[in-house]
Amino acid sequence: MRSRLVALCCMMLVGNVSLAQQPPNIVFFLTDDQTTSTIGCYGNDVIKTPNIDALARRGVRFENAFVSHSICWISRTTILTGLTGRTFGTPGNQDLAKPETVETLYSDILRNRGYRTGFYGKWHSTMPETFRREDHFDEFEEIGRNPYYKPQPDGTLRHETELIVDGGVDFIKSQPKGRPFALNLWFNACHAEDSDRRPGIGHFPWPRTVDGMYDDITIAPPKLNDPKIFDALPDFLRTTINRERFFWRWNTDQKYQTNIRAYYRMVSGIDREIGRFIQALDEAGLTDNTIIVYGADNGYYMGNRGLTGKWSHFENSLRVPLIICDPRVSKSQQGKVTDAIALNLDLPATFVDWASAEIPARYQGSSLKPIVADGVPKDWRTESFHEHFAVRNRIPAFEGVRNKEFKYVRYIDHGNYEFLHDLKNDPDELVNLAKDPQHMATLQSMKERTAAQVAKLGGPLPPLVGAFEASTVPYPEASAAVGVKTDADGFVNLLDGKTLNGWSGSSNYWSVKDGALIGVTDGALKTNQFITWEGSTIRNFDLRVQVKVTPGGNSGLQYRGMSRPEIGLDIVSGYQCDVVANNPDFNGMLYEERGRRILSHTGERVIVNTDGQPWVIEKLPVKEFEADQWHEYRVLVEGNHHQHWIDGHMTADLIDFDEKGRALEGVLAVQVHVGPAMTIAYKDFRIKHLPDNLPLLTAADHPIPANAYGVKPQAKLPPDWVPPIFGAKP
Ligand SMILES: [Ca+2]
Repeated sequence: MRSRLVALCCMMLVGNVSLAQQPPNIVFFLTDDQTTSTIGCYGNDVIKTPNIDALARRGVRFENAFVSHSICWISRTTILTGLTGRTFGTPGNQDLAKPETVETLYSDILRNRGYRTGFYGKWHSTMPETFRREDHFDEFEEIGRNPYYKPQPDGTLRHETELIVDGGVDFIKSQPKGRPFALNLWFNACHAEDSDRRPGIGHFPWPRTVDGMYDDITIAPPKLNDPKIFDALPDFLRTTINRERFFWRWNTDQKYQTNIRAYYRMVSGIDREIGRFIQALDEAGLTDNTIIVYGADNGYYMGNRGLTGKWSHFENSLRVPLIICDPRVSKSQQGKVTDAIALNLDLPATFVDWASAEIPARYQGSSLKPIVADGVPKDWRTESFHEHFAVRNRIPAFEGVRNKEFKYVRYIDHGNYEFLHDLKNDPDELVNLAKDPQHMATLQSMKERTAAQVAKLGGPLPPLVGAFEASTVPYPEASAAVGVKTDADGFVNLLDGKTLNGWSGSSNYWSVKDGALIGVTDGALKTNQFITWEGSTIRNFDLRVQVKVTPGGNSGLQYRGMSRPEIGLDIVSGYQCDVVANNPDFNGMLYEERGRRILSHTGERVIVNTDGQPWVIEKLPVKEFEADQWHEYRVLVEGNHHQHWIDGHMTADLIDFDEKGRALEGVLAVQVHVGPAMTIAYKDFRIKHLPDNLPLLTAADHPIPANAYGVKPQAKLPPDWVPPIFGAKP
């Protein structure tokens, strides 16, 4: 008896000292659009995520974590309410949470338990009109993207990921002693900047602290890259925004590499900021009693299956990372990996459970606390329900159930098209067994369980209102033209004539006046300044634009370019059709800013040899075009053949056989140039995208004649310099 009493006293003492009886603090990092394939501890040995990996080493990593509905706002509302979309949604406006479902969020329950609550970052949930987010957190700050880089009072730019963690660190620093807290840091990264499709820095902007990471490596193509996988999909999945946006991001090697490196940098940027936060937590002496949760709002195809985005039913879309690091659990429970099926739906129940509050009866998920602290409860779920109904006229809606053996879904607006995947034998879901007679019993029982879940969670969705709209053909001729409406001649207007919308560049140099894009420099520029079209990369095209430049001015149409953030956020290097007043030898020439510089002066028909050397094969007449007048510039690029005209007069004609030096796609930009003060104006900026697969001209069909001579390079040349002759013996 006495020894038991002593032991009890000791336990209480130890308990007090270790704070084990104080409610734990909770920090919840939620990323955007991230599946498990881009985290080190989930098996990616290229990406650097040391801080996230360390959380997994000290905590629990969930191998089977999923979202109920794979789209940002539904997933987030599910976390806030503890309810599936089907349940929280307003009939007829299913994305909108019903008022009674958002009266008390998990943050309110925690606050009632004495917690100080904070939220920084992306919200995106669709709430009733009377809902005020600030009422549900002690500290609330929405921090969004578009742009990711936010101007600071000192004139610098700071990335949204960093700003969210700034908020978190301030929250920690102002945390009163002895009071528990629950802090939500919900990132916008790694969501693409959808409206800005400049590969890399435009589409997946990263915190500049991770500049240069992954630049020197080639990242492996998507695992499920075989076109046969895409071709096997039913038409309604081959023509959705899952396919349309594939052409924004992944459809060429160049785009893929540039974007995936940028995406990896976004992830490493998050990791770095998590490290900074954990250090602040350490410095505040809060580490030992703070649980850290790392999760994502939905998965991401990243080019797998010929798709991008999320939304549909495959594992790439539904599966998310989930790591929970609870420093209070016993050593034996740290660093473990669990195969328990976890859902975003479980998170609020878990938070509430950690705070020792009663889990609301309405919650549809279960607390993960026992799994983290001990083991998987015997009665833990063996099957999960998944659905999609958001943006139902453009994203195929589905519902179904998944267990460790099989996944069944049906696409309700597409004739109840069914999928049945054998996840054990076919984990990549390459075979659809829905019509396989041997699996009829499995299909039937999963169908019944789907119906039961549907009934339990709110009943069948009402019929689709209006028609379903396909977003693309599976194989568009010109990927830049996907989703684009053209005029009768096939041209698209690139300027709205009123704003700089759709263009990325500094308003210090660029503006819109009288329907024209205006670039101005006062003559003090240190580097050329660009404004880049954000709509897509361009490959083969016919570009027409009216141009007016003041005397002495120097600008250019930069095409098939690449962003050069290492030089400046808006710097681009590519081919250029020069716009130069007062120098007819340069006006309309082909200059290349990637390194080869002058490829063709005005009036030269040129072939660039395989070694990058340009040879003049014929002279063309050179004309002068008056400054301060509108002139139509035309750039026609087909494969490796480039032609420039001013007012219908050809100024450059070039074939590029230099495989290493040339670019076959890239962004479109215009520039204001270092040099004298000037004003440049562009209007009626129109492009016609030509098919991507136009054939390249071959050296065999276009031999360089022996009397061709070298293009005069842009360099200090000796006074007696004469051009080399192609056929001359060296
Ligand atoms: Ca998302």
